[in-house]
Amino acid sequence: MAYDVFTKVVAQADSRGEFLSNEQIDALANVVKDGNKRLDVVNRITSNASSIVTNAARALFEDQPQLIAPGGNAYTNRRMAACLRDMEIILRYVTYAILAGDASVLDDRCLNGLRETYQALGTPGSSVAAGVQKMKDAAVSIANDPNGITKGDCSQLISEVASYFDRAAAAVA
Ligand code: PEB
Repeated sequence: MAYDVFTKVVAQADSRGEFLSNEQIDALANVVKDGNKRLDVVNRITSNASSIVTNAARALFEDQPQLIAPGGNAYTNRRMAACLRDMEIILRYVTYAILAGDASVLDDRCLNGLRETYQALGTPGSSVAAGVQKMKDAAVSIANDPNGITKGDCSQLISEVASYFDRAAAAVA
């Protein structure tokens, strides 16, 4: 139950009774070095969360109009609200994972059992996954926006960001 990349590496080393390896120290040094980039990405996604959710949901319902047709899983205001709320919850846990540099908070508090929850509700997990992919595309493009920041290489961080969305989508698809 490690909640950030530092705790995780410590727990791994301790379970073997070993000092941190050079590779582990180098990897953590990189996390520290890129810390401001990471915080910028979290800040950008967090401050755009509501438009990321709304636009992704709108695009999902355009692709899958049966969801909002009578009898659909997002038909009625109650289900629509539940759907937008679910997407927001998933995005929120993704931002925690980005901050921590580790997926365990996302796994333990959001994704664990989510597939079964959707099965029990009769909510199509593959549609939730499609919505998550749309949030990923929006979040990545917001995170990568070159306006107003010092240019630098963010490719590794962006692929890490993308991986948390992929993880969430795979957990329910
Ligand atoms: C998961 N979602 C729903 C419920 C739960 C979750 C537990 C049942 C209780 C309720 O309605 O509130 N809750 C949610 C979550 C966490 C949590 C992620 C993590 C910590 O605690 N409907 C669609 C789309 C999709 C959708 C495909 C993308 O057509 C979602 C949005 N989730 C949806 C809907 C319901 C729901 C509940 C429609 C209501 C289902 C129903 O009552 O018929």
